[in-house]
Amino acid sequence: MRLCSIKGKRVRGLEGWYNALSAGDVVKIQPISSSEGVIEALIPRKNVFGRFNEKGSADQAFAANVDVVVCVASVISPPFRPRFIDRVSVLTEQCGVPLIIACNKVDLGIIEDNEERLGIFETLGFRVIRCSAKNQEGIAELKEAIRGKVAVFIGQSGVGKSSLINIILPDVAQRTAEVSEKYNRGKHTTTLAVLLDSKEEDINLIDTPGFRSLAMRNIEPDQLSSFFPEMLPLLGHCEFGASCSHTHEEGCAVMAAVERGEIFHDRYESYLRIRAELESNGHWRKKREAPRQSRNNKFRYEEDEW
Ligand SMILES: Nc1nc2c(ncn2[C@@H]2O[C@H](COP(=O)(O)OP(=O)(O)OP(=O)(O)O)[C@@H](O)[C@H]2O)c(=O)[nH]1
Ligand SMILES: [Mg+2]
Ligand SMILES: [Zn+2]
Repeated sequence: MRLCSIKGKRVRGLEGWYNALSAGDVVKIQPISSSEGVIEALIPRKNVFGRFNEKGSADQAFAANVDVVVCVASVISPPFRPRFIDRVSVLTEQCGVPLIIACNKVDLGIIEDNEERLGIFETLGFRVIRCSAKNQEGIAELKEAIRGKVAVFIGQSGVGKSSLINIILPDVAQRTAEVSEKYNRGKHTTTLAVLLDSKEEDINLIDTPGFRSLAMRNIEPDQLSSFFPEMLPLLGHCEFGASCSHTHEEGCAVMAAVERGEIFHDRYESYLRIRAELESNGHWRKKREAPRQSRNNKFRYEEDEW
């Protein structure tokens, strides 16, 4: 292991990004000593999973070169937020990376509504693993699903990302903390995205800080429906063809499918909300403003920032 610094302010090729480098990046280094080096260049990324950082007004990478995104949710405390998972699913569809939904804390029980919603995700082709870091249910399944891959664990603060990782890779323990009783949400215990690996297990995973919001900016509103697998086969079948926004038009095949119950109404509601957000704030039309550089130029995220 070598501690490396960046030459200059940015690694070439990453100008305009909120963070200079991201967990999972592969770089070329110039060794200085047996324990130190300088990062010279970024090996082109296979893919990058991230979001738009509103404060910094720039794209922020959560992880690069990932094979699978594991969205951790909890059944309760903090509450199950399927619309958050919908947003994550749009981003994974956009960057073409498979999504696993790890529904954690099942030792606390799953209510029927949440079971129904998880079933919807499964019928859409997303893998759902019901698990518990507390009683170890589903851990073997989760481990098998990520073996041999680079997996990034994302999700709201307090859902148990670090706790799951501690069970999967007990030798590289991560800090965890109680969910606040008052606000029923996590305390942003993890503040740095880190790649952890175990050669014996052939598991590489990236723990990330929890985030509260997932702003959507870099999708053209008319492209959004193509990131909803349930809408994909219907596209082009609306009366207004490709120009249909699927929000109000007569003869809309998507809306008809919602009415027939073939598209789950709550997923359609997510579509409407994300679409409205993209129409009012999206960067799809505007030329992107010059992004502000993060203050410390490191891949450290401040509490509550993402
Ligand atoms: N009952 C129960 N509690 C759990 C389980 N997994 C984690 N917890 C608890 O949930 C709390 C938050 O867990 P963390 O692992 O710190 O959550 P995190 O997702 O890493 O949170 P951030 O780092 O803030 O993003 C801790 O008190 C854990 O003990 C579980 O399967 N069941
Ligand atoms: Mg954590
Ligand atoms: Zn339509």
